[in-house]
Amino acid sequence: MLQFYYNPVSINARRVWVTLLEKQIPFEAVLVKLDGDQFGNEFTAINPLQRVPVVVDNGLRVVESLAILDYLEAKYPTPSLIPHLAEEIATMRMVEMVTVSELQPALISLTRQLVGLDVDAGKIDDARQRILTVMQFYENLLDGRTYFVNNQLTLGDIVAGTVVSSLPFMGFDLDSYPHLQGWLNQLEARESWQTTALKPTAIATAIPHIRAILARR
Ligand SMILES: N[C@@H](CCC(=O)N[C@@H](CS)C(=O)NCC(=O)O)C(=O)O
Repeated sequence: MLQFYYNPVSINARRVWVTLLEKQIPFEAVLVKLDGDQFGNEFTAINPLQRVPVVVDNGLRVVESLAILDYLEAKYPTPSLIPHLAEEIATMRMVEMVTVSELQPALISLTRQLVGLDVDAGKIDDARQRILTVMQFYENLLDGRTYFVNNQLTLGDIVAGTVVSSLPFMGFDLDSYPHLQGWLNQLEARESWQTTALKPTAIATAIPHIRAILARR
């Protein structure tokens, strides 16, 4: 059976987890405690980069969440989470890449501040502005659609949604972004979303570990 190495506080792991559930792929979830288990010999043998998520399937090991998503889609194509038209593929990939290249790095700066690490004030302002720009970008793309590509859930929604879910906790109000809020509501109504939602108590427990991880970067 496919093995999924994860931690519930990891956004990168959550996008894989949601995809496994949406595709109804049977899997064994292996919890990697991020208070040091990631550096142990056992996990380092599985991922020398010492990060979750990892998927091991039929002897194949895949690291990097976006690579895992592409693997799952190719190996388990039904239901499909990648559209077929060129324009739609472009939209989906654009949403994925804007999320991981623009939104996630900006959120990491804010998280550093949240967990009590030193961050340059200018960097915080830049990060806030960058996040607002990305929110508006998504808002314009959605423009009343249920999902980024028409009414079909794609990997773009999963990648962006698992990050956008954290914005309200970081002090970003979605009220001025009605399309984005409506889209997030649709995602949060899905069973896969509810199963993988992080409990507030888990966040509190994880804060020292998140601080230690970010302090090393
Ligand atoms: N680019 C990687 C990032 C993976 C990553 O940063 N994982 C974090 C959790 S979200 C981790 O395992 N950190 C452990 C550490 O840095 O010690 C992906 O998308 O899979």
